[in-house]
Amino acid sequence: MNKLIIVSNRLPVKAIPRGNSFHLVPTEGGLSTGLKSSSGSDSEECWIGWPGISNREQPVKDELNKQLEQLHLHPVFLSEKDKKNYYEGFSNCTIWPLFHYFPCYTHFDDVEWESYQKVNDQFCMEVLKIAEDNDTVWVHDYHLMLLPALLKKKKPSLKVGFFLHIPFPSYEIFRMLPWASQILDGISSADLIGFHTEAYRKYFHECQEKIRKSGDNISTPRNTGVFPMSINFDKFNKTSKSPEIKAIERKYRMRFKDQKIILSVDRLDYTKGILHRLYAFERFLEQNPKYVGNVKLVMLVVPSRTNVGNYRELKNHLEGELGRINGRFSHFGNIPIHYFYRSLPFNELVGLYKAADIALVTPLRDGMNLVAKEYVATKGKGKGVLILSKFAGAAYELNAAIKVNPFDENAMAQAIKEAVEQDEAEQEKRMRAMRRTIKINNVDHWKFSFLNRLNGINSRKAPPKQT
Ligand code: ADQ
Repeated sequence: MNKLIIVSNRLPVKAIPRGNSFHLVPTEGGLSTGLKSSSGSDSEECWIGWPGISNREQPVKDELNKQLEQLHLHPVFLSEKDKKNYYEGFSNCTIWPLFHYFPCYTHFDDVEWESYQKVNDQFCMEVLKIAEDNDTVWVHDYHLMLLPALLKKKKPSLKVGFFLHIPFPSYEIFRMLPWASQILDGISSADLIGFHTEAYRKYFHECQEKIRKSGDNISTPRNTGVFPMSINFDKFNKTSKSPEIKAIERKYRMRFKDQKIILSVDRLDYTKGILHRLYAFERFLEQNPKYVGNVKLVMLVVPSRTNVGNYRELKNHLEGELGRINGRFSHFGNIPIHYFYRSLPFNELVGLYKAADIALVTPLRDGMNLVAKEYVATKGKGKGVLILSKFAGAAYELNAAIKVNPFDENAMAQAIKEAVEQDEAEQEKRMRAMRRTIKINNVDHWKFSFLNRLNGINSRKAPPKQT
């Protein structure tokens, strides 16, 4: 039987050294939480990626290999230098900010680009160690955009799919990348390229066309498609009805008795618009003094990319502003913003989603955003209000949300007021519509539609090159 080999920068678990062995903990982030909660496919499945630790001596690697093997996971070890240049550098300080429309945070560095190429080669070698003719390889995300071409060159019989979890930017942004053609060429060799939204797919084709017209020799993409990623609806929906979750919900309800809870959940990232959200909440309190003390913002922020300078700066800035706003609106024993800088266990997170009257999901730019979908799925048949940024991929599907422009502070404050005052019948009607969408378009649907389409493609033909 043919195998399905999933390849992503991170494995779905990270290895924390403990004595002579390792403690394996789940990796945070949308790709990992989403994909690992999907059901298996008909093929035998395994996953290749970085376990979060740098190169170690052979006996240590062997021990980790043994533990991971039982879970069908294959580690790729990065050197400290590549971790810095490929991961923190090119992936997170070049591609990530640029593709999210933050050219001011983007830097372009030859050494990091070299490391990116080298690590993509390294991943290619790891895949080839286990891939057999006609296996399917599903490559994920912006860290590995050269990998499809490398794999097709070395083993054309492989069926190679590529899915981009972040936005594909418009040409005016993409063309800033000095290695734009190489990146396009790397992705384009895949048999199928998937995006969250039609807009990203359109921008990809537009970049292809314009860069080719400028004289660069790049492969023609064979098949592209729109596959909005989703969540395991049943898992969230069922868990939210369990006695344990109901107890957690009650705990929060008691803690915030007679108060409205607005929930915000993200990785600490400048693309998520956390500061803009904070200022909008401040504006809301300023404009609606009657709600001071009655409406609480619970802000969960999960640590992310702590080695990257502007993430550390954002944390300091955020915490300073949080303190200022709390200082401005607090009364004894009653503060407006409750802030947690940590990852929460799954049940606690679901309990909080369940208790929250409003979810405030307002990224400045986001490929999809799974938090918005998780909130809706958790609500069951109950009420709740989702405020969602127009710049999240999820906004294309979740039409019944209150949609906002996160750059417009007044409109955001107004949206919070509207959410606080929305009547129950309206809440239920909107939640029902969004629930229906997510129930059908769940993570299994996403996975199977991508893989079915990929499996229907004859992979042997080499993609034509055009000038
Ligand atoms: P992310 O940028 O990581 O993913 P997102 O889709 O919102 O963003 O997923 C975050 C995940 O982390 C969610 O599953 C959420 O439950 C979890 N999480 C966040 N804060 C947490 C906390 N404090 N404790 C526990 N869990 C927490 C990238 C893209 C997204 C795209 C996904 C999937 O940037 O746009 O939706 O991939 O394609």
